Amino acid sequence: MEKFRFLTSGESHGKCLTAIIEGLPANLEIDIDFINEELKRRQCGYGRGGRMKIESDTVEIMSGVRFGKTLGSPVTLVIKNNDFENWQKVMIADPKNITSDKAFTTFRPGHADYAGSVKYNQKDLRNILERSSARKTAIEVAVGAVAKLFLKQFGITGSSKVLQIGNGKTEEEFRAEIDKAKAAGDTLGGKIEVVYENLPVGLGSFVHWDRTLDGKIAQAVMSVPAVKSVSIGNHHAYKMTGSEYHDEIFCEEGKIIRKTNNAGGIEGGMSNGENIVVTAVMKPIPTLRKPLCSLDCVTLEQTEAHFERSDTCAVEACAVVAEARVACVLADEILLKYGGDCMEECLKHFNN
Ligand code: EPS
Repeated sequence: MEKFRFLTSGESHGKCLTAIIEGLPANLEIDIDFINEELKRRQCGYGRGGRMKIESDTVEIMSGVRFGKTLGSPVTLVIKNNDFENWQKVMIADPKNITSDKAFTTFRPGHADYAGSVKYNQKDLRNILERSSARKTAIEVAVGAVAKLFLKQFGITGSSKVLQIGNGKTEEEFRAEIDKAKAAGDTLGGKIEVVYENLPVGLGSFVHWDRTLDGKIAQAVMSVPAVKSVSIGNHHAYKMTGSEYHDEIFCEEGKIIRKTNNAGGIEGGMSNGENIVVTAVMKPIPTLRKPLCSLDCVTLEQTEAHFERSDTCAVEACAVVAEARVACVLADEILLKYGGDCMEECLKHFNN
């Protein structure tokens, strides 16, 4: 059973995004400026679309925090969607006041539209687009920021970066690749890396498949919208021999050390004290200005996919979201191993 749990709600063009976090100990300092800086990081990045000019994501804390510290009760976070002003007629909840019921009915290959419309029995694909949109990652980053504040108390810090966009491997090449795709009405994916440092040994376990730390991290990162693969450590393992791949163990001045980290900080489903290194591949965004062949979900006629304002590339945002997701997994593991009702108790367990 998880200790750090959260649920989110909210549609892309609805009023707001909300999260309720359960399991945080009392007396954790909550730095709202830090949460907002993390939200800003998610909004930045070359290749983002018009929506990011409308939004300036900031969090409001609705419960669970008093005078800057958690109370041990559920923490509720809210991010307002500025764009709701422009979508009120389309997104209204009350059926008595509908004034705009124009449906969009052509599937975007690669998005949730097709499978979602079958699963939820919808003919207006807006009913699928709204929640499947990556907009919801804003509130997930806010939750991740709270997890990062918790981890910081134990000296654990995280970061992320973009490794590749299209064929580009430098910042300059990223921009050139994005410009080229944008000019062609196309989109681009890429590869990102998340690193967490200063971990204790023994988070996660080998005793059951659903307790492995790498398994939990893989699920958390794989479910970031558009992510298609996740690896831990050296992703060239398939072509290495055992003697090349495995990280030899030494002892220097009474400290266990490794000279390599091909395992990415996880052996046998547990943290081994080295940096946790996660890489992930994001596919290109499926909403294309130059639409692909598709079908109309009502008439089943061959047509062009729906286009609606989108990003050319959101790989930088993907890195920040993945970093937030890993923070949530690690915060949960710390609570499972060293948990308590207040921070003082958790830190006492940890220092023991
Ligand atoms: C996003 C908000 C969305 C998209 C994007 C991510 O806003 P809008 O649809 O109003 O432009 O920009 O979502 C997608 C690309 C997608 O395919 O879901 C955000 O806040 O990150």
